[in-house]
Amino acid sequence: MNTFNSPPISRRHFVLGASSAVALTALPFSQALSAETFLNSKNSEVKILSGNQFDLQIGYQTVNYTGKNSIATTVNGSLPAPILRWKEGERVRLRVTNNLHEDSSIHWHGIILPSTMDGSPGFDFAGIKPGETFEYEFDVKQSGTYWYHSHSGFQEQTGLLGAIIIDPKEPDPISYDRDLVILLSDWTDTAPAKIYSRLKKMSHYYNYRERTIADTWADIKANGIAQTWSERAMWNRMRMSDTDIADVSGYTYLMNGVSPAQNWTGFCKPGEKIRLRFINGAAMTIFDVRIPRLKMTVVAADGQAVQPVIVDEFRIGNAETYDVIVTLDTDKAHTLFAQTIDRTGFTCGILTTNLNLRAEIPALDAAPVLGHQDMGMDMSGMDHSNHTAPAKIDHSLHDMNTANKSEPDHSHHNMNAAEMDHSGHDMSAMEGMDHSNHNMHATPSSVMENLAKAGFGSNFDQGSKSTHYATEFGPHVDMHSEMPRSGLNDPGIGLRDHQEKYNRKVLRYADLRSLHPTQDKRQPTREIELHLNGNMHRYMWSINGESFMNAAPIELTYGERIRIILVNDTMMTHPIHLHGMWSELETGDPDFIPRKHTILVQPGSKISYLVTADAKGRWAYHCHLLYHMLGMMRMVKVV
Ligand SMILES: [Cu+2]
Repeated sequence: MNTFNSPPISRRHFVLGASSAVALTALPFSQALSAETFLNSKNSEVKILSGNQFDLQIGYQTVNYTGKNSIATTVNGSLPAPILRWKEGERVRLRVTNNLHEDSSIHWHGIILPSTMDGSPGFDFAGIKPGETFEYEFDVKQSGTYWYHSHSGFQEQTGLLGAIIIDPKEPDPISYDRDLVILLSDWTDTAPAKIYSRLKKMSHYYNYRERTIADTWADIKANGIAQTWSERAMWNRMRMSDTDIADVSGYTYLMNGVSPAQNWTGFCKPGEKIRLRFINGAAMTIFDVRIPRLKMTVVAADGQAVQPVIVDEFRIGNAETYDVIVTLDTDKAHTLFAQTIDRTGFTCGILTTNLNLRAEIPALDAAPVLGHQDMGMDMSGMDHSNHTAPAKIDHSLHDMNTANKSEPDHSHHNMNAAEMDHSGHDMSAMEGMDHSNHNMHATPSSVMENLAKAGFGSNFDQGSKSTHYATEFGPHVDMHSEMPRSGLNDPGIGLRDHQEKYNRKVLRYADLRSLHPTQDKRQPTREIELHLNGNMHRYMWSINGESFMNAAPIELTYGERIRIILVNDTMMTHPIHLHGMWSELETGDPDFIPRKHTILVQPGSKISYLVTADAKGRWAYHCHLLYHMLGMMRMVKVV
């Protein structure tokens, strides 16, 4: 246990340069803010801009998080960017000026808007050239907690991210006395392009937890030599490391733009209902959040109200948001603790009724180790004393013949030469997507009739064998999940034993039910199954074995309701984000399907959600781990 005893230091102390003197067009704080709220805002030092006209200046800013000056990309000189507070039902105008030497953009994450206003260069938006101003203008049709970030290059990694709060038009279904944004991010002094090239050269570069001889001896002691040997041999054969949980670590993790040493402080009064708006704005880090000795009531996911769930801990993937309600019943201080998925670091802050109180920072939990279930293997039928797993993963077995023999329904998976040819971007890739329902043996029409009911989806279709696309075989893909588990009930790697071990209730996707009834009650008329693929060693990422530049767009017909099934054929947890339309996660209640914009897909698992194609245009659909994005991306075209 370690406690930071240093007094809270203003963030401005660490953000150098002319930031405080930058001529901001910032709107004044709303008159509604009380002196205390102001105190709190001052403490966090993240400006709140509200109203419906905004002037945002993207520029460079010197920052110092590590003892060394470094250049960040910021909005109005602030890291994180100012909090934007909008009102549902209003039309907002945001003038964004790019003062960088390269193209920039701002994407309004999770906001339902016209595709030309989405801010994703390469889709229905051209980006903002250096020196130019782009004026975004759209109607705000939703409420809740969202965020914004650059969708150009690696600018999100260098600080271009901020929170959006949208106050509802109708009385808020979530009652609270005070709200605080908790924006998590990952900072590095290393230039992102350098990180990326290191990853490409040697994907284990950042794996500080590479297992050692000592670990192996510990394993032998615990599991006996036969099992240990076979586990090691299997991992070696896969040229992977079972501690490869996050591919970049060693960041300085920030909470509202301040490091753990600077200790972000949120002030509240005893008895108040505090709404904490957690946002994961990190480029590459998935966090596990808890507030020791304090229960959290989850009331919204990705901005949308959910039926309250009381938890002790939750995992927040990149780009996800969770709103939780907490109450400090007496004079107290609590640590807001966010540890990384691979337990190599954390960020933290303090929530307190008294600025003189300190709270203890907990130790990191044990580092998780990947197991067979994370490779989508069938655990139930497996004889653990005799590891046959390597045979299943052996790359040599993944030739077409094997695939054909083991998959009786592979016939309508058109495996001809044309489909293998990446240069001819015809519709063959699209045809390949239609083979999605594994249990169907017959014609496409019966596939339609036999689709799982809306709200349940393939998440309850346990133990079915996975069929793989022809394009998923080759040196660019090093693993295939043969028996993907449902990603709904599993709290995730490193959290599975927390109930037992620490008596902590961990949020699972299965716990999420929308507070409001499902709006589109139609059944899906077709399914699109997408496989998340990779070769960890070569740091190649793809969807259905095809990277963005080689893949045909996914075409949706305006107005149709479809199901997307994601199968994770890698050892990493991928947060998948669809722009422009909701991803309605099928958690088991057709009447209260929760709407999300980013879905975490756990290793070796599958998960399904419904999409109503109610927004015309060309939309980005991708993994939100920044360095996976170019490979793991598709264009979704709604026509
Ligand atoms: Cu990814």
